[in-house]
Amino acid sequence: MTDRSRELFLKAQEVIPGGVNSPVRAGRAVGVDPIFIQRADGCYLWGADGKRYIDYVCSWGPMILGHRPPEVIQAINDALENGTSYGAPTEMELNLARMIVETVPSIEMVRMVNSGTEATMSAIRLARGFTGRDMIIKFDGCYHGHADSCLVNAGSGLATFGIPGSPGVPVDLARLTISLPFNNLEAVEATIKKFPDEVAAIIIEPIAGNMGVVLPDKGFLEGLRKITRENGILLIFDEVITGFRVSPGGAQELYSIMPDLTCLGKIIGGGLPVGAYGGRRDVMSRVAPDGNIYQAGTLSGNPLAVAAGLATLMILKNKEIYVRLEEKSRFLFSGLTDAAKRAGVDIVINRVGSMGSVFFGKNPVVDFGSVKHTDTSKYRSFYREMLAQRIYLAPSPFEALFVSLAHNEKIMKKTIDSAFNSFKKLGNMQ
Ligand code: KE4
Repeated sequence: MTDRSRELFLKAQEVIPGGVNSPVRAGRAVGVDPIFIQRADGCYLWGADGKRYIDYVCSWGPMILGHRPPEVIQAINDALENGTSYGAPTEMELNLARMIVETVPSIEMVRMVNSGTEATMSAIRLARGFTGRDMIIKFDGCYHGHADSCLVNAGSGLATFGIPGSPGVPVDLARLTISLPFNNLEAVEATIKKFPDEVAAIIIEPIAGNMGVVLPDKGFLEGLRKITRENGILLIFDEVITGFRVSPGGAQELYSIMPDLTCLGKIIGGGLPVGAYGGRRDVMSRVAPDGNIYQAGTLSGNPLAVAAGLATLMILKNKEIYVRLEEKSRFLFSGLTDAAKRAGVDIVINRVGSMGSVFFGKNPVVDFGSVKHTDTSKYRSFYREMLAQRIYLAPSPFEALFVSLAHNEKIMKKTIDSAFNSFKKLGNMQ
């Protein structure tokens, strides 16, 4: 925390709840007040006092190319010459829709919205309207934005009704969402058996990024696809993080699974506010005005956001980029593993492509329960030590770290050295 940020944070707390426009930014999970950011470029952020940090938050995922990639900035400036918003269809949004349809295997039609929350909220309403059913199954530790049906915690025991995850979520609505342990197919089977013909959809982050990174067990996603198909349940992949991150076609391409609906966000907006939901033509054609399931948005398909997204996805068409991202990420995360070993600190790293997490502990991290058994207080100390060395990590142990195209070997070596110093200090605290 620097003086200028402290000054701004005090003022911000008078007029913005918690002084931030999204809770995790407040740093309460790590006990560190936020640094106010002045600008970003490449893999760097500059704080309000001018200090430079190596950024592994990457705006929580969108900045896969790094900050201010020239082609994206140019595309936004070009679009700006023609105005900022029309509230009418444009050729550019048609091109973005075509790009998404061509790249994400299961998407035949897509609707642009303005955030990941809007995407999942709309996909859930669509699934309920299409199936005529009301119940939703989600998984503990997965986050799908803040729509009421998604802010639901697991009830007591398996296959029981959900309980509101926040005041303001009506109990009667929360009861329609059941949250189950990730990677637990038996729990899904038991729930579907308990509520036959009542479940509209199962929504899942195919690679979880909101409890830290947790990978699907072999056969888990395939099992979900099979059981949903057999029971007339729609399978919704929330690929807001994984879409265009772990592969151009997202986790569904990586794992060769075809969900019925997919939610996107983050990368497809190139850093501007964008979300999208899409999937099977017979399902999507039920969305207004074609169908009678309503969803709308003043700024949906906004020309500047679409320009940024299109320019980003045009660059990501080059699959060589994913090879380079994999090489970078393998270098960084294997370096972190080695640094922890040399420092005598036990860590577990979960990673898919350029999204990964460092957990403190010895045991495999395979669901939210095992995440909660990791040493989160060690993560808090690690976060503070790394920030002191100008490495900007996610201010929560329940998030992902992202590598961008802008992170080069020299910068990652510095990161690994800083991590070694931090692990050494943690080791001495043990
Ligand atoms: P937004 O409404 O924040 O654009 O997207 C919600 C969302 C939906 N699905 C997944 C898998 C997500 O990860 C998110 C949002 N991610 C969080 C951090 N992991 C955004 C950061 C924040 O809340 O400030």
